[in-house]
Amino acid sequence: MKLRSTFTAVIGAGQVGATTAQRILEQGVSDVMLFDIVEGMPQGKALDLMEAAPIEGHGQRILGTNRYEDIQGAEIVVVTAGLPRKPGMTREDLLALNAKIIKDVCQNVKKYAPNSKLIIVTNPLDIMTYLASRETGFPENRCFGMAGVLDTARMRYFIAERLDCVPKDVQAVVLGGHGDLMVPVSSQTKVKNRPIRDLITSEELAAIEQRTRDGGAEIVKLLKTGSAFYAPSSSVCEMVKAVLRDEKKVLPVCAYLKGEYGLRDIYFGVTAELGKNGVEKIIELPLEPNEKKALEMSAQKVKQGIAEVSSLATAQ
Ligand code: TXD
Repeated sequence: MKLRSTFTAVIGAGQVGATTAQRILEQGVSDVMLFDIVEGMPQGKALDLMEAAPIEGHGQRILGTNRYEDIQGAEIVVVTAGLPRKPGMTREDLLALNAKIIKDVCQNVKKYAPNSKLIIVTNPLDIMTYLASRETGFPENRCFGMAGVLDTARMRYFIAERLDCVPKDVQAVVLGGHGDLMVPVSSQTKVKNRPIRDLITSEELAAIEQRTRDGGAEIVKLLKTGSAFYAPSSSVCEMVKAVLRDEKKVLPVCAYLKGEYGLRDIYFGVTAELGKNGVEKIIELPLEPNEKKALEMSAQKVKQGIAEVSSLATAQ
């Protein structure tokens, strides 16, 4: 069996990678090439997923591989390769370990899928996306990261849980770095077009914002052996769909900034239009002064990480 011409390559067939592959197949988005360095594992998961196809009723195809040559022709490459957080570990602790993996992956993406759109998922997200853009030399619109869709979904769910409503009816947006300083934008948060501030107290809202910032750690603490993967894979699939179907959908994306919000030379969570060319337009939202300040603090932290990863690069 061969894949059809439009396919997504997923690098890293662990929890997030394999679940992303499953969602892409079962939602009929595209075929999938699933890569991992562990021999047999991506092939086994791909076969298992194909054996579910008669029951799920989709016509997509997936293959597993340990050879980078097989990602040739991929429209999108999703990178989930790397180590996840363990309890007590920050996303930054992962920096040096995952930087090495990202460099290796990027050299191969550059060689075998030079025209693809690259979606980075590996943590620390903003820093790994910056590194990936430097390693591949891809134009900024074709290299971006997933975090904001997930952080926003978490906030939407926490609000829905509090108000006992359908999560889909909650509109929210979380900007900034994918870390403890991420910025839930309450001024933009609404339920069926009603401002959230009219629906819950400011204390309740503050607690939900903090739970959003701690959303990843809450799951790590419960799972003990890894980090979240169901909501992260839904988030990646949403982005893959927006690109492959040229939806021009506005989503929170880790994108390269050239002066938006007064920030430059940084990969950072902002809202952007996703379509067939990747990040097609960055949409700058009107922010309240305290939200702007919070965004600047988050940017400083990401800049520190970028400086750290750049010094690692020159030390090697
Ligand atoms: O919002 C977000 N961006 C995130 C990020 C949400 C959830 C998870 N996030 C991060 O994704 C997490 O902190 C990790 O850095 C990655 C992957 O998380 P996952 O939970 O999928 O980790 P696993 O299950 O350990 O899978 C990682 C796989 C595993 O199968 C390894 O064999 C493989 O990566 N791996 C590699 N693949 C290719 N090439 C190399 N060098 C390599 N090294 C490990």
